[in-house]
Amino acid sequence: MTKRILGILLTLCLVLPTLALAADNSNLNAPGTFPIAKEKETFTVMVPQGGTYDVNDCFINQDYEEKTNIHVDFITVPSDTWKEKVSVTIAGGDYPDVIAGMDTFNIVPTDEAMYAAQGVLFPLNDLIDEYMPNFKALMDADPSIKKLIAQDDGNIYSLPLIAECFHCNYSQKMYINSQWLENLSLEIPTTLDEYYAVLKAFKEQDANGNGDPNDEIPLITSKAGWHVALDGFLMNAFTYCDADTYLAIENGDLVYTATTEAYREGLRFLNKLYTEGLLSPESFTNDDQTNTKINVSGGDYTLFGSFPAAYQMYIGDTELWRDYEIMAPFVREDGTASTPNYSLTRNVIRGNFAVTSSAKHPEMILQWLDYFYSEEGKMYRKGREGIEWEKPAEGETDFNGNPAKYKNLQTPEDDPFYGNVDFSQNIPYLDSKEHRESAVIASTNFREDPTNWQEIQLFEATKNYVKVAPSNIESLPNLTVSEDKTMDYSRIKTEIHDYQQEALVQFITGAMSLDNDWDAYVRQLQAIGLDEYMALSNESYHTFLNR
Ligand SMILES: [Ca+2]
Ligand SMILES: [Ca+2]
Repeated sequence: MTKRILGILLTLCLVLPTLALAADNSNLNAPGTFPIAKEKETFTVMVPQGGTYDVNDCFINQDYEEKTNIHVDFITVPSDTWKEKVSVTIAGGDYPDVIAGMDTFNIVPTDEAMYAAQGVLFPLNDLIDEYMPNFKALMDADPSIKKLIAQDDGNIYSLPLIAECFHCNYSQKMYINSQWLENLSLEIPTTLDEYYAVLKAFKEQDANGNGDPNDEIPLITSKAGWHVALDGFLMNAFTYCDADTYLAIENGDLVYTATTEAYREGLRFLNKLYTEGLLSPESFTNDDQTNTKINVSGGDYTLFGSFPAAYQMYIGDTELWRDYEIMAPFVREDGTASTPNYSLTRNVIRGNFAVTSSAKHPEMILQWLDYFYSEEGKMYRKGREGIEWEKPAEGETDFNGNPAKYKNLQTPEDDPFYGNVDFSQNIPYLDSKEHRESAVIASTNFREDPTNWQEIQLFEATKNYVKVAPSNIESLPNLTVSEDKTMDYSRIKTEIHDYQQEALVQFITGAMSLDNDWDAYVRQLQAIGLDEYMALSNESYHTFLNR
């Protein structure tokens, strides 16, 4: 290649990105001011259709058009054909200005990278700096956001939904029947030994007080559900355990936790509960609906003493929720305790809003979106004062006992915007912890607020979990590998998970012996590819840290 051609290529490389960024903002007012456009502007957004309402007619779309002087044409696609439609539309070359939706790229960074390589998407970093003051402030305040949405080269090609669900981030919880504890004059257990003694008392005595000492089921779970694993909360009495992944971070590296001696000791305990009739064998066969039918079958007398879950289950639409409390993570003999933190996998939904190269005014679109990354913008998205929300009355307090900022209301069924107030989560926003916690509740005692009891109980209990969980930046992100390794990685991951879960049940029920079959269990995991799985996981994790 001659020097001259090289020179032209170099010039092109330098000039092209500059051209792409030479934004024409002459029709825009300064970021952060309304209206956004001086003369009326329009852009198009392809979104999945959820429910029966047309997003074009929603209240926020009409109101925000007046506020911004920007009209948005939503092109809706049936949800069940969404992913296919995105591929086909992009391949056809005639794509809309924006592709938006909770699963725009099915949250797969490799798809996003592919579209970027094809020129469908382009780096938004500089435009974010200039036109998105709210979103930029969020990224500055929390560096993990950029790590979670950027490609490995640091380029940002799409914008996320940011929704902090405090209790969801620490959701490997365990419930105990506090009515039974009261009936038997027992305290809420704080250690595994105390818990074991409570389960024994539940079994041996008439804990529910219906005259039958034998109808109590001390501990039960369901075969599937959100954090219903028996080796989740309880295993943390022995060793750190995230029963979703069995991964832990130790000295900056990921380690696999389901083959350690401490994990084996935890399984011995679960096997003991099973052998002694404290853990129901139906835990491995019942789904949550079956369990609910059983637990409410005694009328006022519950039948379940304890169950692991992310939120209170097995009570149907009865008042039995009053009978259960959430235990704090158990303190081990050495004084330590642990629980996973899921913040990095839950707070930021990446790939939610992608501006394509069809957009003539990407800077305007980003400015349009930026308002929703502010607390004021989130209040705006709630809808109309007096219909969807109202100012709190004097003395009304929030989850933290502070003066509340708003009270949620229900849109009346005869309202023209009933069921169609907001864009839905297909258009991103910020739902911060502070915002959620500033809503009116009747009491911080969950039993005194029959409307918000579940949220209040979870919020209060989660405080005990945060204390012993890793910090956000020390917690586990979603692990993704490069496109050529994706198939292998997900296959090994699935095979390891399936075998481990099968062995877990067998160790608990005694079908496999923790003395005689343990070594074969570890060998089988290695035969499936545990070492390769961990190597790829660590590679992905280190890439995340360095992003
Ligand atoms: Ca009993
Ligand atoms: Ca009884």
